[in-house]
Amino acid sequence: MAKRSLAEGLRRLFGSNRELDDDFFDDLSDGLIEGDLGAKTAMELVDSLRKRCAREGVSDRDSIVALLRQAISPWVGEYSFAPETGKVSIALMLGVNGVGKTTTAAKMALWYKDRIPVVLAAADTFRAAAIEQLQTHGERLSARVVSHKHGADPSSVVFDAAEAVRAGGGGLVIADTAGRLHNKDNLIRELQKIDRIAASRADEGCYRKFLVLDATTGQNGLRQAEAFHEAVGIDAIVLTKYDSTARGGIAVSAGKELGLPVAFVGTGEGYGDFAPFDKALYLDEFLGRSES
Ligand SMILES: Nc1nc2c(ncn2[C@@H]2O[C@H](COP(=O)(O)OP(=O)(O)O)[C@@H](O)[C@H]2O)c(=O)[nH]1
Ligand SMILES: [Mg+2]
Repeated sequence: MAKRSLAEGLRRLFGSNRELDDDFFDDLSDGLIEGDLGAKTAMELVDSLRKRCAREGVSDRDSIVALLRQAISPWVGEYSFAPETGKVSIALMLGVNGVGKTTTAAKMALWYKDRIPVVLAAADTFRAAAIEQLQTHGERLSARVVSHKHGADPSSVVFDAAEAVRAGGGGLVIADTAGRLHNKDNLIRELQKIDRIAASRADEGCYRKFLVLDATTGQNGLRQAEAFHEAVGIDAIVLTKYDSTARGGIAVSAGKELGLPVAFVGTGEGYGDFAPFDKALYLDEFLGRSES
């Protein structure tokens, strides 16, 4: 399937020297919705853009894209996490099944392990395969993995991983978790227990909760973010599968609706397909670069 990005849509929209009439703004609104901005946000944006264009006599593509960028920009945040040497830090990876939590935990381990000792915690004890998956990543990356038996209490895995890091003089625990939402109440209770343990075992100010969101799931991601944010409080998002979609407006929606910034972006299945979120680059790709 061909990628249809908002940037391309905007380019097409301005390609035919169109008048800035109602049709134009309707098409612009459709483009923003297709880019995963959500219908309400898209309509609000287009509404204020329409007024500004009329008021300021703006009609060229670059100026309109610049106004859009100006409007969206405050909602998009970068987030960086630099664990301190000699301290016990914990990064908890949260999210529903299949979004890429385990893969992201491994990618993060590779990202951080040259900076600080890393221990992976196999706290998705719900599926035996998840423990094995993390162990395999650990072997390939030469990263230590703390795991318990299938079905064990995930918070005790996090506890033990934190103790292992402390015994080694500090470092970062990256904890994978289970994401089965079909048993939502149990999952949330379980996550809240992991959260309590992690908060008590990490050094002061050294605990972060990352929500992993699949960029291809669109506005569904916003509902996931709401659920996890309400249950345990999220610090930042990791946007995965960004290679498989040209949309990615979820980074804007989650920022606008929940104030959540983005820490990293996953762009493939390889360990190296991972980078800190770059807001300027993201906005360039999302809206298209100025052409003048
Ligand atoms: N294309 C692509 N695939 C990814 C990315 N991140 C994860 N995946 C794939 O998504 C699938 C589910 O990942 P997994 O880590 O097992 O998800 P989990 O259930 O949340 O732990 C796997 O096939 C991964 O290889 C990414 O950034 N891009
Ligand atoms: Mg997993």
